[in-house]
Amino acid sequence: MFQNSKDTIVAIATASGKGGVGVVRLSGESLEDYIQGILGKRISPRQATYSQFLDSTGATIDEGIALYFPAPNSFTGESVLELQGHGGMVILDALVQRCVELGSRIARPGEFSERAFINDKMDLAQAEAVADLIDATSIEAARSAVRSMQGEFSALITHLVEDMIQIRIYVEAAIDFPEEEIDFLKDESLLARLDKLANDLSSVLSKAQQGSLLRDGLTLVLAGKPNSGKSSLLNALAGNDVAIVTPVAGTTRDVLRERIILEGLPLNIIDTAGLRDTDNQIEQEGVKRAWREIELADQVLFLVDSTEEKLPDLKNVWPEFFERYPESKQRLTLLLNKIDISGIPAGAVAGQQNVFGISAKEQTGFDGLASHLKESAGFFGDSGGLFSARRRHLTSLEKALELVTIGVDQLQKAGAGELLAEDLRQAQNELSEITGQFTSDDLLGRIFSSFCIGK
Ligand SMILES: Nc1nc2c(ncn2[C@@H]2O[C@H](COP(=O)(O)OP(=O)(O)OP(=O)(O)O)[C@@H](O)[C@H]2O)c(=O)[nH]1
Ligand SMILES: [Mg+2]
Repeated sequence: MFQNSKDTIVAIATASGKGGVGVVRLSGESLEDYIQGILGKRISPRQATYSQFLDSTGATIDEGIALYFPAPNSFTGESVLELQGHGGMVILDALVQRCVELGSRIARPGEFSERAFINDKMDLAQAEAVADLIDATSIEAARSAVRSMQGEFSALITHLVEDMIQIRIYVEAAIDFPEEEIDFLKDESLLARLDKLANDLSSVLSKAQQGSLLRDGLTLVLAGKPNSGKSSLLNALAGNDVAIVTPVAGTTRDVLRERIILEGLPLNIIDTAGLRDTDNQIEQEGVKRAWREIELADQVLFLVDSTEEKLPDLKNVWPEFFERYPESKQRLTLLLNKIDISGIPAGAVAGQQNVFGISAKEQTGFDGLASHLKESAGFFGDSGGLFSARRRHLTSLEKALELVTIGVDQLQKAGAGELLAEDLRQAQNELSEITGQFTSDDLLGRIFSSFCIGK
């Protein structure tokens, strides 16, 4: 798909529906014929020109502002024409049809951004940030997307790649000219450089993790036995009576989802059916779905009724979780609910890790919980310097860090310079996938097709 990009594309760039203004955008190598055909006159580049928009018979479809950006000074790097008319779907469709008549084709989703990428107007991480900016659900997420769009994230990646290249040149030269007898093992400066590289990688990874949390939010599942107070907690956190709360055990069966922002951290909170063995078919399905959500959760809050269970030992309280996810202890927080009755102090329970006393009903004990969640998610709320990042960026950074770590290990243990060189080469490829320098057409296609039409 990336070869066939010489033709002229057209799309409605504004959201579908009625609006004061609607924009149709064209991008292609040369747009002179379109300008003549639709406006019936030549217009000056980069100047707002008031004009009629004409159909093939010369009748007026609409009138508005035309803007012409000749290549290469445009969003896509090609010539771009923007027609800003009235925001009604019939008029905008008619304008698009007129452009098709004149030889353009309807753009695929994300195709304008794809062309901007192909023409080096921005790299892949920047193009993704444009989409993330449009999709942002909080002002913090929007700010971090702007930072990525302006290239802050890409600059960090490029810097890491440059460091890697320098180290590779050194290592590969030493392999190619063994007579120079550089002893890798004794080379403190090489180890120091590798150490710094690994540190820099983990610091970028940690920032990217926060950026990705800002974009996607932390998925937090409320789990526990029936009547432990899960739905009450959901309502308290959402500040809204989202879920039905009753003293009847087994009230919730469906999975309920709410998105909230907790001290800057977006949370996707999921309330689930109380976990128990039951003959009731509806509840059985609810329990099955609850486990599915637990499986997918970033963090699980397990609620117990502290008037009934006093032992804050996670393994005793919820053995099924540890049977299913033996390695997942850090995903789990135990909440001793209903402390208004049991009298357990609010907040972190002394001498215990990941155990908090709360009252969903009275909304006490939440402060410590909020900081605990942010801490376990690695979120420091420093949205001032954050940039947006996606899961695929994190995966690449994680792999690159792992490769560097393995390479260093092989160098130290076996003096294996060749293996280090190969690990560094692969690590560099991983990072280059983030900015799109080394990314398969298939992946590019998938990324751009997830963008909206007209972007
Ligand atoms: N005193 C007190 N009662 C609570 C508290 N939290 C919940 N309850 C009560 O406990 C009962 C069950 O609460 P729910 O929030 O429906 O519990 P649940 O875990 O969602 O229950 P299921 O949906 O049946 O699994 C209700 O009567 C709540 O009012 C609390 O902190 N203190
Ligand atoms: Mg419930």
